[in-house]
Amino acid sequence: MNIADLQQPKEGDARMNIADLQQQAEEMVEWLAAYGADPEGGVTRLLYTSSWIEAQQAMDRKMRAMGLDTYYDDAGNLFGRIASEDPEAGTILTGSHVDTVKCGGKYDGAFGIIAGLLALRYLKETYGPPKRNIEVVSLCEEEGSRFPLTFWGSTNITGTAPTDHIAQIRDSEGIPFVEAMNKAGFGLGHYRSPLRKDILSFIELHIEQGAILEREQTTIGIVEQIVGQKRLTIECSGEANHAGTTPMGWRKDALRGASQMIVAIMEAADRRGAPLVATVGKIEVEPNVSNVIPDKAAFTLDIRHPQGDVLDAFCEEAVAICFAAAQDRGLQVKVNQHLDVRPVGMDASLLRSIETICQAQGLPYRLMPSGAGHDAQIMAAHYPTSLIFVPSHRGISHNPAEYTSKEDLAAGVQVLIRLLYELGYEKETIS
Ligand code: HGY
Ligand code: MN
Ligand code: MN
Repeated sequence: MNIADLQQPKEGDARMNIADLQQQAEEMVEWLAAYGADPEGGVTRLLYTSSWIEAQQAMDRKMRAMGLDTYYDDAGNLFGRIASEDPEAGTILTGSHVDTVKCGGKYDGAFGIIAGLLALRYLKETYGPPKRNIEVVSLCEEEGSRFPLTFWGSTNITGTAPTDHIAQIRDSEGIPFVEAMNKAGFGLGHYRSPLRKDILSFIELHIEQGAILEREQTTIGIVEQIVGQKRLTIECSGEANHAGTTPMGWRKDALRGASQMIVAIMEAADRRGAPLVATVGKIEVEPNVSNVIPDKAAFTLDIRHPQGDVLDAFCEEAVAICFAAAQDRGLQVKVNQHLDVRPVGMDASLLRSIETICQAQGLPYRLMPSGAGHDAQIMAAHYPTSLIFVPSHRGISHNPAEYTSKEDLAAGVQVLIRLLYELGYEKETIS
């Protein structure tokens, strides 16, 4: 594979066959999507499950076949590496998460790993050993789709993982987090400590998961800021009773109380208006049978906003709504907040480098915020970090219909190759 006018081709630059790159990117997306393919045509690859283990093992083989040295850390992050000849050199890290939501798409997270793999193979084949180590990481978990915990991969790397929280958490089948982790072979000290002190910068390539780029016929999104995000679980407890013999005024109906809370929270979000978003994505009812008044109703609440103070104020308002409704319905209520990620800006100097690369490569681009959470927002608090988007067709994501064209995939890889070249081979020092 050789590279074509990425930007001021250097002597020794071969010519990249763009059609090859497009085909390889598309084929690798399909290859990875087979791990966790579900009957609805989506992908379900949840942390430490068999499809997750098979995907990481396949990715390990693929990384080695593509010429990288590979290793795991003890959380289950998998790294592919091109080593510098300088033993003191730091590391430029790229990549994204290998886990998915339930019945998700083929590109969310996966594309960032695949792009990194294609970029590192090209760089090693064309330029040999870099000045600084360059690695691509298949991060073990970001979505929070199996356990009430998110960013498990990137928070382990930055040393901010909620390790005190994991002893209590279980998935919806009651499997404890630590048991699942140990069964998958991790958390046992068999691999290196996840904490990294050698990372110089983190670059994440990701699908936009929104419709702006496609609507504006723009190929590259350069993210300036990622919204802050809070995730809570609200548990209502009432009294199970007979659906036929219990008058309405005598009930302690947990589901009616939860419903009242949810409607009131959504109306409060409407009043607050954009760009605040609030989502109740999951609700569990017990005993969940048609002729018993529910005594338990637990729902999740995901709140996002680009300003930390507004995010905090709305969260307080939502919690107050829950306690008021519980009192009104004679219920007990427990509110657990298990995620609080602050809004964060991306690195200005990396942002400028990416702009210059897009201009040189003649790629239409725009600066933009990210309404989705990403590992980049965890990394950004510790290293110079950038997040680069490629378009999502019709803005659809977290859905089997998620799609990005091979042309747009390849354009993202080209930008990544050039940026990693500058960071890993060219610049004497980087911020
Ligand atoms: O939920 C999110 O924003 C991301 O897709 N995990
Ligand atoms: Mn996602
Ligand atoms: Mn993602």
